[in-house]
Amino acid sequence: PGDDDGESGVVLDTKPVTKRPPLYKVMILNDDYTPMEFVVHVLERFFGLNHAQAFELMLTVHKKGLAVVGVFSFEVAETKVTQVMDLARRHQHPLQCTMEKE
Ligand code: TYC
Repeated sequence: PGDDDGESGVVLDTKPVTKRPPLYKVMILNDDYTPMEFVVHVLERFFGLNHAQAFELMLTVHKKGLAVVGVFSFEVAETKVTQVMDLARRHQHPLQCTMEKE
């Protein structure tokens, strides 16, 4: 098995180089001031969670300090972070959202 080079009859194996793009974890951080309902709203609006899922994840962040709320390509992760940070700033909440390479 392998790929004949056509001239010499030498058979070389070629490794297919399919490189998956890196993925990025998007995280939200707990703070003492952002209202719980606002965080739930953010998780529903930008991360496609239903109300029960959003509430549960918000409570995890509240108790543990932070949680991964989704894993995305660089561009999508960057967009999510920007959307969350913009909405939080517009409402004057200190909510922080960051991304990190997986
Ligand atoms: N700790 C906040 C409060 O008690 C709620 C909260 C949860 C804030 C998650 C941010 O990412 C967060 N109002």
